[in-house]
Amino acid sequence: MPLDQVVPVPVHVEAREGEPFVLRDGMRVVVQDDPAAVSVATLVAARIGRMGGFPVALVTHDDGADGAIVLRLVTDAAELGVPTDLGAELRSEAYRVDVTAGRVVLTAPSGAGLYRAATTLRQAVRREGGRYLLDPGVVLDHPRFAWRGLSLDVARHFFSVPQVRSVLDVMAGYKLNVLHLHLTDDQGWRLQLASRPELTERSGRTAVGGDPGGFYTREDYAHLLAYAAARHIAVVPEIDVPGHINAALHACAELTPSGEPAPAYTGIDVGFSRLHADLPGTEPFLREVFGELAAMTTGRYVHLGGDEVLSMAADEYAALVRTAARHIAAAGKGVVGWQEVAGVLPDGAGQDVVVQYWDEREGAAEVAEAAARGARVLLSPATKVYLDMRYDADSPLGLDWAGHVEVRDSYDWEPLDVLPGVPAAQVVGIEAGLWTETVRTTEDLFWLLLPRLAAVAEVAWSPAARRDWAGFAPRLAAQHTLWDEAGLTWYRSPQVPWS
Ligand code: TNX
Repeated sequence: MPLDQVVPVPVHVEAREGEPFVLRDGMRVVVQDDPAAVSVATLVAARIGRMGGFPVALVTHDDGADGAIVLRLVTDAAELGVPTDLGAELRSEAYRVDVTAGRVVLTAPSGAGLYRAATTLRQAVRREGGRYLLDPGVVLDHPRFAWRGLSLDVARHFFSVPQVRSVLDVMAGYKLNVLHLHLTDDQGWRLQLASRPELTERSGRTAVGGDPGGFYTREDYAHLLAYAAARHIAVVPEIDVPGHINAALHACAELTPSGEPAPAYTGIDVGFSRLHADLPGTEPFLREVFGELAAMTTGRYVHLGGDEVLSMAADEYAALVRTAARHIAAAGKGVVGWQEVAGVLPDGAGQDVVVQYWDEREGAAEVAEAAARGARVLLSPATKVYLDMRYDADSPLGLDWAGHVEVRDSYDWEPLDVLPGVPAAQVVGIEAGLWTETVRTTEDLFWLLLPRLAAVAEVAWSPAARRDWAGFAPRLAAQHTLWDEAGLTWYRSPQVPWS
């Protein structure tokens, strides 16, 4: 599709006159001898080769001949022409694409920027008479928000490594850069830990409704981190405390007041399970699981949950959340928590804390106060970006406690209006959520994600001035060919003029 049809819409697109660049046998990908650039070049060459059915050479020497896709790293995004006052996180993902009949040049200050450029290129490829073409033009682009995420609940129902890889592929296609994995909940514990093997041994195989469950070994988890990193996506793992903890109470008897393991739970109620600050087993549990999780994780953040603890005194909640946060910080990581932690974090100068806002019915003032104490704020307003909500009353899957969320609801909102008390500079970004109480299969998963995830991605990436529903709907409509090619299910929303 033409460059101006790309989702998320770029900051600046200019179509040029002239012949298209043709993807053809004998073409080359030219790359400097830099590991970050080579990793992107490898993906580009492999993708084109698969699509066209011919081999694509990777070379480090540019002989200037036609038929090349050239990847260039520059030392500063200013060389691309992006605004000089753009923050460092945003600048690192900036890129430029120049397409002429002879060659395609991707320029960026980092591997992440080159990867985003390659993503734009991939959507812009158009098929005509058995050939693959790129129309001439220029794109200059950078993200609006640094954190563009999806939170995936693998605890209520388990999703395997190949299933998560498919989710990462779709995320990468829309320039999302954070996968938040909700690894534990009442119904199951999904990450094997060397310090506590009983967690997955006893609670890895349970799931909502008696469904099969499963868990990631340490090797599986490392593999997911690497697969995500190759797509410039960070993984933020969540172990949810001090509530949503029945799977641990089932596996570790020392965490319950009676000393007896809690029964396994396969329903979908929330708020009934909890840790106990006064039990001797609790502190070692928090130290070991958060210490090990932080040590296994390559990204900047670890998520400690903190949501929906319905039966605990405020001081006990504060003590447990602060203990978990201290063990994460001691391992050199920043802390993310659901909005309920805003009353207790950050509790000291310079703590790297992100508060995730989800429940618009409450908590706005506390989140604003946490921001005033230095927290960054991640926006996940349920009425917009909880992609486990039903599209409408006829949806066969999903919940509806936050109402119905049609595609336009996911798209037509301004992030900075969600929490007027929080300064724009402290809004780190947007994260969609997919809770999986009702989600059991790959088909279920993508039916809820698509098309809404593409809508949220544009809210997170594109400048407000470039966005409007009338312009977005036809661009979104054209995306389904990519989903069909990938064999993904999607929801045929009546709001979108599907071709
Ligand atoms: C609220 S969002 C929850 C989850 C549920 C979800 C269902 C949040 C922090 N907690 O435990 O799965 O609603 O939509």
